[in-house]
Amino acid sequence: MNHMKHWRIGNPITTGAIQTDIPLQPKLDLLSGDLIQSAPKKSPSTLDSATSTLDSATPTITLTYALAPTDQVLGLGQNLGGINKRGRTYTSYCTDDPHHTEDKTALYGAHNLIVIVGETAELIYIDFPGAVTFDVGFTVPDRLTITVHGDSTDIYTMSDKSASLCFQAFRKLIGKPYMPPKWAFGYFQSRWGYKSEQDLLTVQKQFADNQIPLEGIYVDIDYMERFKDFTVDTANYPDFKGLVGRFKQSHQYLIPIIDAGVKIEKGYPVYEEGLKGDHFVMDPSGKPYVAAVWPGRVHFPDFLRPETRAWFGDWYRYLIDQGIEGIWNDMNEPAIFYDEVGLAGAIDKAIESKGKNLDIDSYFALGDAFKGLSNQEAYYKRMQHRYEGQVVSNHKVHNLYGSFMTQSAFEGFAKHLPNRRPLILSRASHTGMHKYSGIWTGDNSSWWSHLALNVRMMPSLSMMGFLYSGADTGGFGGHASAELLSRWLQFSVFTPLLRNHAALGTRAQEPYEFSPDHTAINRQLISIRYRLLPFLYSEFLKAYHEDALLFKPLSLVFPGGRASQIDDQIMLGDSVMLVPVISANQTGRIVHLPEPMDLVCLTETGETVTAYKAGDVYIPYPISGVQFFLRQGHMIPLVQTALNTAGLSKSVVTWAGALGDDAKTTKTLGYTWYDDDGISQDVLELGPQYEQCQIAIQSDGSVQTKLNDSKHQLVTAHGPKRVL
Ligand code: MIG
Repeated sequence: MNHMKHWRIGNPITTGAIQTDIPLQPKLDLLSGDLIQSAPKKSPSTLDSATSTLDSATPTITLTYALAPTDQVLGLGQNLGGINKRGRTYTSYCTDDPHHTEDKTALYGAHNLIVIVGETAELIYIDFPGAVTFDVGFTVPDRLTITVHGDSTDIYTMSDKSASLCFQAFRKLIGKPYMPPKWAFGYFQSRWGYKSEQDLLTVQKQFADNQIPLEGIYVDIDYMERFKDFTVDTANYPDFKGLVGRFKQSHQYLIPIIDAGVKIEKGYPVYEEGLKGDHFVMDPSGKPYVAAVWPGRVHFPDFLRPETRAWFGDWYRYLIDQGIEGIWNDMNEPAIFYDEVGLAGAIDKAIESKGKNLDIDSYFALGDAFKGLSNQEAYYKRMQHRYEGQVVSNHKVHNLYGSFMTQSAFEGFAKHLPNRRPLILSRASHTGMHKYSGIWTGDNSSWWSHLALNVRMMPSLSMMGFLYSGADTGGFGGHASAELLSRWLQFSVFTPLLRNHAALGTRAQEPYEFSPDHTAINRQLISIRYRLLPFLYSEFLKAYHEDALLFKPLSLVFPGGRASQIDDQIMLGDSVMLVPVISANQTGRIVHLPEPMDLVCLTETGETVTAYKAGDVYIPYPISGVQFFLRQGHMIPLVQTALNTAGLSKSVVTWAGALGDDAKTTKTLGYTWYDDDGISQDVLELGPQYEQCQIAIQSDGSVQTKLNDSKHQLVTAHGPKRVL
C-alpha cells in the first residue's frame, strides 16, 4: 500500500477538512512536473500534465489524468450523474439551484474527492475552499481534467489495491462523522406550508388515527416571526415550548429550520447583537454587506470567524430552552435572492427599456436581467470575510460558509445540551462538515429520475463521510403521485434520514393523503422501517467505527464483472443488496445477481426468504412490502414494529438468514450487532459496542446458537421456521 501524499502549491487557505497531519512532499514545482513524476506510470491512471496560469488575473491550476477505457471514476459526493462519474462535468461551488436537471453541474455540496479505479485505485483530493471543476472524460473521453480556480491549493493523493482501501484512508484523514441520536432514524413528516400549531397537531393526529409510525415533524420557515432566526410567530404558535413538550410526551420531536441570513430590523436582538459584535460579513467598503433572502434585506453572519460561530451557536439555546433537540440549517450556500447592486442594475435595465421597441436580443436580455438575479458570482465577490487574519472575498472561500454555520450549530448544541446527540442537518456542505451534521439532498422534484438520483447519490455521500443523509422522499418540487411516494418509501426506508418533505403549493403528500389503499401501503412501508431500524442503526455504527461506507456501489464488492456497471442496485453494509423499483407502472424489475443470494420480502409482521441463483432475473416487486437481497452466509435482525423508536424492543428478534437452498452441509450464519444507548455523545469514545450473534445449522437440521437471551426466530429459504 502507498501512503497518503500531501502536496502543496503556493500558499493555500485552510479549509479545516483534513484532521490528520500528513507531512508535505518536497515543494511542488508544477512546471518541472514533480507531480507527474510522482504519479504511477501504470494503469489505471497517469497524471499526464500539471499546468498553471498563476500570473493571470484569474489564476488556475490544472491537473490532467489519462483514463484507460475501462477505468471507473468514483467520488464527488453530492452531485449529479452516475455512480461512475465519467462522461460529464462537475463543479464544486455550493449552489442553491432547485432544478436538479441533467444539464446542471453543481448542487449544494462541494466534495472534491476522486478515486480512479482500474487495476489499482488512485485517490485525488483537492483541499481547496473555492471553485473546482472536474471534466471527467466529457471534453476528451479518455481524459480527466481537474481545474482549481485559484493560485494555491493543497492536494492529497494515494494509490492502493482497491477503491475501498482509498475511501477508508480518506475517512481516516477527515475524521469521524457526526453520530445522530437513535431517534433520528425514525420516520419524519415535513412540509413547507404547515402554518400553525393546529396544522402540526392535525398531522400528528392523522398519523395516530391511521396507525402510521411518526417520530417527529420538521417545522419550516413559517414558524418564525417574519422569517427572523430565533423567533417564534406567537399568533400561530401561542405556546411553542408547550407544544414541543406535548410532542415529546408522545416521544415525538419538532425540528425547526434556521436560515443563514439575519433580518435587518431595528430592535431585533440577533441583528443588534450581530452589529455590535461586528459579526457580519462586509461589503468592499467595510460596512455590513446587504443582500436579500426570505425576510427581505439581511446581513450574513461571518461564520468563518470563531467568535461569530460562538455567538451564533449560543443563539440555538433559544430553541434548546424550549425543548428542541434538532434543527436544519437552510440557505447556507449562502443563497441570495439579490443584492442592492444587482437589483439596481436590473431595474435600470427595465427603465431603459421603457417605450423601446424590444427585439429578440433586448427582450431576452431584459428578462434575463431579472431571472438571473439570484446567487450571482458577483455577490459572492462583494461579500468579504475575515478569515485567519486576512480579508477574503466569499468567492474565494465560498464552499466553507455552510459548513462553518453548521459547526456553529453543533458547538452551540454541545454547549447547551451537553452529552446529548442532537439531530442536525445542513443543506450546504464542504468536505469535513460530516463531523458536525448530516445533509439532506436539497430541493429535488417529484420525478422518477430523482428517485434514481437518490439511489446513485447515497454511495457517493458515504465516500465523503456523510452517513446521515437522505432525500426529500416523495420529492420536494412538483406533485407526487401515490405510486411515486410508495416506491420512494421502499427505497428510503433504508436511508438513515427518512423524511417526506414537499414544497409550498405542491400536492399534499403525507402518506395518508392519497387513497385508503395507499394509506395502508404506506403504513406498511413505514412500519417496516421500524422493523429494520435496529439493523440500520447497527450498520451505521459499524460504518462509523470502522471508517467504512454505509452504502457502496456494487463495483466495490463485485469488481470487474457486469455488476460493476450497475447503478440502480447498491449495497447497504456488507450483506444487503438493495434493488429499488425506480420507474412508473412496474410490477417488478430485472435484477443482476453477481452471486447466488437470497431474496428477503418483508411485511409489517412477517417475512419470507427465497434463494436465487446468480445471473439476471426478473423479480416481482409489488408496491406493498419491502424487498432486498441478502448475501449467503449472512443474517440480519428484524424486530417487531412500533409507532416510534421509544417503542422498539429487542425482546423478540426474527433473523432473516441466507443459507441458499442447499441444506446438506453445516452452515454458520453470523451477525455483529452494534448498539449503544442511542443518545449520549461520550459512549462513542468507549469504542464500538457490539454483540456477536451466531447460528450454526448442522446437516441434520439441528441448530446451535450464540445469541442474547431474547426470543429468537430464524427464517431461511427452506424448511420450517425454526424458533430458537
Ligand atoms: O428557497 O424553507 O431546501 O427544504 O422547505 C426555499 C423553505 C427555502 C429550501 C429548502 C427546503 C425548504 C425551503 N427552503
